[in-house]
Amino acid sequence: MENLVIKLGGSVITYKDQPLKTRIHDINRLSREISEFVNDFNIVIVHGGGSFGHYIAKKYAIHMGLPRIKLGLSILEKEMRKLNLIIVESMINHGIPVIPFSPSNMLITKNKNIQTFFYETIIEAIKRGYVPLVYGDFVFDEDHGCSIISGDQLCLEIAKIIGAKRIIFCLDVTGVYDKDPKKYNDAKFIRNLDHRKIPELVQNFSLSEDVTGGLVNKLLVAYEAAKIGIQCIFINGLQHNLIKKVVKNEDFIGTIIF
Ligand code: ATP
Ligand code: IP8
Repeated sequence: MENLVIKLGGSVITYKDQPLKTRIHDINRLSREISEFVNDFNIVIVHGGGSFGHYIAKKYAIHMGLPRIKLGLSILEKEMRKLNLIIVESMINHGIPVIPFSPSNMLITKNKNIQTFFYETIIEAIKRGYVPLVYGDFVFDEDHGCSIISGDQLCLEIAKIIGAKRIIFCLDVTGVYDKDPKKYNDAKFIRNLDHRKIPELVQNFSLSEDVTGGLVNKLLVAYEAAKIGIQCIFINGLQHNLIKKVVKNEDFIGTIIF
């Protein structure tokens, strides 16, 4: 069975412009769509922070190192777990045997690079037919006290660990454009993207307000992934039934990074 990593972006599971607000209908729809192919693959699902994680991380400057107030880390973890629980409940309601994993309990970084990752339980869960559900989170960092690990970075780490050859990133836009399609009407869609073009492409992108760097970080993750033969596919997770087409290798519109 093929091993797959799927990232449910914060832009698909939350309203990023409204603090702490989930897109519950989309979460339920995605759970239903994933339940239709979950038994055909070994899947790890990773979700982003959206208007839960990024909002709280910014409020307490958690991405800058030790949080402004100590409780900031606790509050971030509480809100991420709330978001995670909503997804867990939705997936269980759709028959997906999901097991949540909290990165802050499993990972230590040094200057934002992963130093230790206790991932064995994720492997055990997959072996027994469960679907690990991981999320972007705070982590303790040896140099900065704490930092934020993005769901995107976790996707790559987990893909390496489980030997996945494809990572599917679900966003709220069709895929990668030459500039932000929400800001520029003339943005051009890029269907196939050679990873060697990514460093130059991202130089023209404006910095995201997200604490983990938004699309630029995602593309840099895709760049690293492509270098070791892992294909990243960016699709619009708000479009009904698209994810099913991608996993089943049917025709779809999205960006493939090779
Ligand atoms: P999260 O980090 O909360 O999980 P996400 O994974 O859903 O979020 P974002 O980081 O929000 O993804 O990235 C998607 C957003 O990137 C889109 O809403 C889009 O407006 C923005 N964006 C900026 N530049 C581009 C570009 N060149 N092509 C495509 N989208 C872009
Ligand atoms: O949304 C960051 O993960 P991402 C999660 O995948 C937090 O970038 C806690 C902000």
